[in-house]
Amino acid sequence: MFSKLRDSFRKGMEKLRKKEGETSSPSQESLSKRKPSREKPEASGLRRITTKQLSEKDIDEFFDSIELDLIQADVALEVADFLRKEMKERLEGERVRRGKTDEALTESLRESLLMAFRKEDPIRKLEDAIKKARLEGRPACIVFLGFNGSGKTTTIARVAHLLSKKGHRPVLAAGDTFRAAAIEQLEVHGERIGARVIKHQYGADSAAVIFDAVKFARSKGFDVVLADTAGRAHTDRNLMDELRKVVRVNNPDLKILVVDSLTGNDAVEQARRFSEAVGIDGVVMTKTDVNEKGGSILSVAYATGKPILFIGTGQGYDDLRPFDPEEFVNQLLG
Ligand SMILES: Nc1nc2c(ncn2[C@@H]2O[C@H](COP(=O)(O)OP(=O)(O)OP(=O)(O)O)[C@@H](O)[C@H]2O)c(=O)[nH]1
Ligand SMILES: [Mg+2]
Repeated sequence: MFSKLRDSFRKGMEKLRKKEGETSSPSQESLSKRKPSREKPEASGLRRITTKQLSEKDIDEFFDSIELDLIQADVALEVADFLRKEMKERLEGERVRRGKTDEALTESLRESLLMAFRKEDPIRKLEDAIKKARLEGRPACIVFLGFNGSGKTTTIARVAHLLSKKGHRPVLAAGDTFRAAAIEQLEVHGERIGARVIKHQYGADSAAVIFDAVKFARSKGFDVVLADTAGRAHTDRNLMDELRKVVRVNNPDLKILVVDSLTGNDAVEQARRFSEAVGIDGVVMTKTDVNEKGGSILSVAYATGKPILFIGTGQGYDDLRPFDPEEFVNQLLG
């Protein structure tokens, strides 16, 4: 994972380094002629010789050289644009040591990338929701939603497995009454991980299934309901209305968006539209084990402003890892 994106940054920096080499010993005359692109306090004396002022052009050149690779690595175009703009605002006119432009830009990019992520302990977030519900004498309700095939059902099984290991008692709600075999799929997971599944017939009202699961959990002393929902395109008005009803009727404690990390440029639109429709509290990015790219994680964080809680790292029940923004950024920048 990330190797491609990391290479792209390296390439960009290499180009910059070469360019800087050409102008590494400018005459005093050319230095004084250079017009600062923004009003910043003038450096004087030795500092003026040993440092240079970053121009808008420096930052544009850096981004021009990496943009295509960023996009090919699944970073959405508008996210790349955002990073460029954000870095310009922060860096233009700043003085950097000569020959150290690449380090300065990389370091700044690291800061920009980290700023796109809201750090949150995912297990704590789940357990806080359960604790809060318990204090109110009811089970917590956590709804998983997202595009077709993004990994919702698998993620529910993993989260149930995780919570069981932590001593919680999850119930699974078969809220996908739409896709053929969706109920049986959840039942198979339930059997394997030892969790109860509450279901209705296919075609039944998804909101009602989840409502019943909460009622069941409350009466039997289970402390959390993990609700599956049908996969849907954000452009499908009927299914998006159904999702709004699920949320209106059940008022979930957490709404978790599940996104396939292989989703390309569409990840931003997908995340944004689900977020607008029902509001989300966090994101799980799946299939990072079969994804060399990783850029969509950045796009989704940017589009939603919500924490990336977990990443799916394989096919097993334990293949769910808390997302670590620092690790992600470090891997990205090498
Ligand atoms: N390699 C890998 N495969 C995954 C991961 N997460 C899910 N999958 C696979 O992706 C496929 C779809 O997963 P589901 O959990 O059925 O996805 P879904 O969102 O519930 O799908 P629908 O209900 O059809 O919308 C399955 O074959 C999963 O095994 C992951 O982290 N890594
Ligand atoms: Mg499913």
